[in-house]
Amino acid sequence: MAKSKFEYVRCFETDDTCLRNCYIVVRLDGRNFHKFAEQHNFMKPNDDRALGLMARSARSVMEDLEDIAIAYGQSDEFSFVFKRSTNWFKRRGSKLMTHVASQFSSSYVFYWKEYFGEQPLIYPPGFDGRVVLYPTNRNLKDYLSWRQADCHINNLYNTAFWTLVHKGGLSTTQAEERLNGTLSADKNEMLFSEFNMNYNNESPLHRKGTTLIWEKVDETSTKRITLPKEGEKEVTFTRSRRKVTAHNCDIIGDLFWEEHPDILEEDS
Ligand code: DGT
Ligand code: MG
Ligand code: MG
Ligand code: MG
Ligand code: MG
Repeated sequence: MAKSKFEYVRCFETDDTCLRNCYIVVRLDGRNFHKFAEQHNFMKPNDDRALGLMARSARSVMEDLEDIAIAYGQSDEFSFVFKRSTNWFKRRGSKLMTHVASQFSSSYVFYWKEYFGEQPLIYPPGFDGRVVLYPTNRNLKDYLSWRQADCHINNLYNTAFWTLVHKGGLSTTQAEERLNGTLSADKNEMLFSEFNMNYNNESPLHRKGTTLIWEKVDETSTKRITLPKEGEKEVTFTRSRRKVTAHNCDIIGDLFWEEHPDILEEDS
């Protein structure tokens, strides 16, 4: 193919190939969701419609893009972990990140109505993205633990804060002052002794966030078939399919990783 004299401009493109043998993590975060949540009347501190829509959009990313082994989300963010051996888009960081961000954003708008019903989406939401590489399983687990610990810290604070406001009759300023300098144990104790709430019984979706993984799931379906001798007959099929499943569980401890040993590839 003949090259035009303009071809040289390609040389200005920079190489952003992600280092081999590393997990590639793409983390998205909602742009100015403080305002987006207010304008769309999100429930405080947690809106299950909004969290459901985030997880639905993340599932669309996992199903429609290649090689994502696990995703974890909370609040207005979601992290997607590409297999460390992926060669999708020759591991080009910008390609991976922009595909994740655009698939997620369009899904968020596409599925809005399924979660918010007649409440309209009043302006287009946006998400920023970043790429981070993790060379070892320990580093990757610590990354995910960091995000889940963040979920826990924020949710405990927000639960205590809004309980003081909604049930304790404090103003938001008073609630903030009351929580200033308190430790996790203090907040747990306050919820328990003053409001008869055991934080551990609060919704796992809110306390743990959402983890999406691929799992083999047995699906049964029935079909009517016509056999030459027996005539019409109902038969049941069972087949095993790979599906994205959602979990609101602890991923900091070892149990989750022991129960799902195929998510991570061995360190070599
Ligand atoms: P950014 O990310 O720098 O563009 O700015 P924001 O405002 O998105 O800040 P960020 O990402 O640190 O914090 C997430 C915001 O989203 C935070 O203000 C609370 C809001 N948000 C997320 N999920 C919920 C929810 O379920 N209910 C309510 N009321 N707000 C939520
Ligand atoms: Mg931010
Ligand atoms: Mg944000
Ligand atoms: Mg955020
Ligand atoms: Mg093209």
